[in-house]
Amino acid sequence: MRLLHFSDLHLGAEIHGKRDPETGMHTQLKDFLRCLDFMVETALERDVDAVLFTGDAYHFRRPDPLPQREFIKRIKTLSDRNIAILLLAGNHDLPPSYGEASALDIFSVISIPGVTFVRRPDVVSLVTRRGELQVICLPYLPRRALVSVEEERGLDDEGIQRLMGRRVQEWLENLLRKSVPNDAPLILAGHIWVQGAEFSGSERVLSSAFEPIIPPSVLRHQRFAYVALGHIHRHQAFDESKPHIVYAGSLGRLDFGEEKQPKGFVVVELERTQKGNWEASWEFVQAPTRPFVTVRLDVRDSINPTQAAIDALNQNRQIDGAVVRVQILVKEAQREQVNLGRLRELLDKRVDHISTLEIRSEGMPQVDEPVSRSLEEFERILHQSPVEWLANWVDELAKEEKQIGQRKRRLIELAQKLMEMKGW
Ligand SMILES: [Mn+2]
Repeated sequence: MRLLHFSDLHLGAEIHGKRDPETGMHTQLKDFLRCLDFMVETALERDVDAVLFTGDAYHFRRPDPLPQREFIKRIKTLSDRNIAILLLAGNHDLPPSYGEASALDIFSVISIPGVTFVRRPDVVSLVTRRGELQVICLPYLPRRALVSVEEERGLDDEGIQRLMGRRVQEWLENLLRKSVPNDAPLILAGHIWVQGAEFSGSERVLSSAFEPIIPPSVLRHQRFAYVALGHIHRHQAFDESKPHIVYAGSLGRLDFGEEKQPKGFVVVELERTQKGNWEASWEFVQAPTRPFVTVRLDVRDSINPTQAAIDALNQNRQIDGAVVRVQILVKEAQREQVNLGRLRELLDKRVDHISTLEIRSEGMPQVDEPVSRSLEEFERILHQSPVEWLANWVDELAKEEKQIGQRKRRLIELAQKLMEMKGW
């Protein structure tokens, strides 16, 4: 049996690029759809039996009709070709506020043959051309879904984290009991934070105050042939022992934090051993997402800084079709001599999008790694929610005044309630 596992699509993210005023199509959406098309083509070419999507279809909880139409269209293509599809809810797929509909609920209303949408922990059975596939599903589980306000009373953050972890383990054990062992392969699909996983920097939230962090050993049950994960955007695997635990990573590149990371999806081969159990081997397939390239040019020693920058850019083949940020380092006296208009013109012909084009001069912070980290930090903060800003701010204040730190949890709860009331 062959599976394709992809994750964290984030359609509707408009971080780098521009919107076509006529179609409403943003260049980042276009990029992600190209990757999605490539995924569908690969699924067909490799004749996969099931496609597993491990969460975060849309970037926003109230997505525009355009990304919704485009997503559903491609799911329909897979369905028309007789491929079973599992859609798991991620944190971005939760309803905007408690009790409301989520964007993916549409799949429970208009039933597309072969599509199963899972929003709560459950065991599902996918019917594929090569027989049944059992999947234990752990969609995103926020703190409030695991631990009640009453249960938290008297616990510190560590205690709450432990309780959340225990609850996830209980869910898993219950679901394992519920899934009757038969000849079909059993896998786990989750939108969950595994301890030790490395971030890519484009994930929203990811604070241990909001969700459980699960040691890989908890997920590594001998009955699972494969563990398909989403949530963390960096592709990575915990494959030192079986079953292999794999984060597909985000399908497309969202941000500069992912400049050097490969992006794509996983093709999984499930085979039956002589002993009768199922084993998986997997392969990462790269998607044709736009490259992100940071260019730092030091033209302090040149008499004509604009020409020096043009020459350097002309020699740089990496920027073609890429999202770029360009930093030009000059002497203070050269500042006025750099013709940014000419550089922009040159870049416009070659790159997909200019994210930043800036001049830095001596005396300002050196253009080196710490600066790029702070840029990423800035980008990360831009994509956080107001509740996370509040949490960070309280952390800052708490450095000076301990009492504020003690009231953090209460403050966050009130802020979350307020956000829900306002329908954010
Ligand atoms: Mn995500």
